[in-house]
Amino acid sequence: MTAARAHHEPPLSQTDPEIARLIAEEEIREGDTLRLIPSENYVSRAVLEASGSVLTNKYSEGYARKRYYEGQQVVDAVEELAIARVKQLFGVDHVNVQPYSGSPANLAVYLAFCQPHDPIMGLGLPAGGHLTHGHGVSITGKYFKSVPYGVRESDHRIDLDQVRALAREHKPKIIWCGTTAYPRTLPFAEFREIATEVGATLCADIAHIAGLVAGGVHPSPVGLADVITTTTHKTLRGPRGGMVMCRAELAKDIDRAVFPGLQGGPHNHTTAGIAVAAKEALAPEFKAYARAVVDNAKVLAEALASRGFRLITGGTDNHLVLLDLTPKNVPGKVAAKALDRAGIVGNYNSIPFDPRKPFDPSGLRIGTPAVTSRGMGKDEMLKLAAWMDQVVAAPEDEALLARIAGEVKELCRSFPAPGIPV
Ligand code: DSN
Repeated sequence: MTAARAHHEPPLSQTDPEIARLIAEEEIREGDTLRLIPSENYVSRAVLEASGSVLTNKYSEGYARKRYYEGQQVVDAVEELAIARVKQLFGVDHVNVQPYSGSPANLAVYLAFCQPHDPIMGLGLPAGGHLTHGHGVSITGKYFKSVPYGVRESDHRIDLDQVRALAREHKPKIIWCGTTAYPRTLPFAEFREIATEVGATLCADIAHIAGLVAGGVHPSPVGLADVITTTTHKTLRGPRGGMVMCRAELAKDIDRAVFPGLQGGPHNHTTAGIAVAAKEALAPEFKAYARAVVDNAKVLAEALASRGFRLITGGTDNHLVLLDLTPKNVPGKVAAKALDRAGIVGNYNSIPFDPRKPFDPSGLRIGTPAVTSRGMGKDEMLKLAAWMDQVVAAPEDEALLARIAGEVKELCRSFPAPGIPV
């Protein structure tokens, strides 16, 4: 009935050809290029369908069976399914699936456990942290007393001695353990020890690695961190959203902080997408996917190193590779833009102790979640390293970039991306 009625309505291509054309162009761009931005992925057709559903029409302030609007018969069931699946996936007592994305999820943690001007600690943005872990231009750096820690100059690994010393001195309310540009395993147990010693709430932000944690190829913070936040896209391959997980005794504080503390009605279409993604991540194939993401990143990192690229920390344990392009005499931005023209899409990024400015830094950040979702493996990673090497050696050679873009497109056509019509 609903579908039949919908078919009597003109499609998007008729009602808004401009937007329809732009979406079609984006499908082609995503399909015909190698997505290496480590925080991006391809969701399945099933996730796309759920997140593009009529659930977008419904307001549902509150939580299942305790809402402020009527008509929640379906939405309650959707949210309860999402919660049950995520709890099973990560083995947590409680999860709130309502945060609109990663930043609101993190803000909810501040609201639950901090007062304005309280000291908080997180990895500094230039060292690979996130804006919401206390960076100066973020509300989290303005409303709280942010004490950033860093990585060691010698090996660019998180400087746990510095974390401990700063924590003892400043007694932070929250210590964040989470990153956006860090290629190594996060030391949750060591952070737990420090947080316990100074009486801080330990919050693991696993946005980048949630899929690796769920897939068993990165240690889990469950049982160590008091609170765990994540986005639901990235390696987890769900729709754009956020979640906060915690032990049962913190559940009320977190739920109150998300709603009514910070947000209004949850995005129910996204909740449905999260439920579908969690079901996909519970399937045995997802473990193989997570393993392949890490294996591909290692192959890519080694192939690039053998071609003279300098790797921050010397390699990778996860889905991400951070390159210092200084030895190649090419700024990160020039390289990222040339690679983009060659169909290889990464992002320029600061490296630890970067002498250059954030908008024109020395580094390039790449990752393997999306190419692995297309089923690419070792051979394709080796090809990719060779193409990257050629582009970085001649970023202004437009003929070369066009030729590589053609070769990339041909490779991509042999590895159809999930969710994208062929
Ligand atoms: N924008 C995300 C990333 O690219 O890592 C972090 O929020």
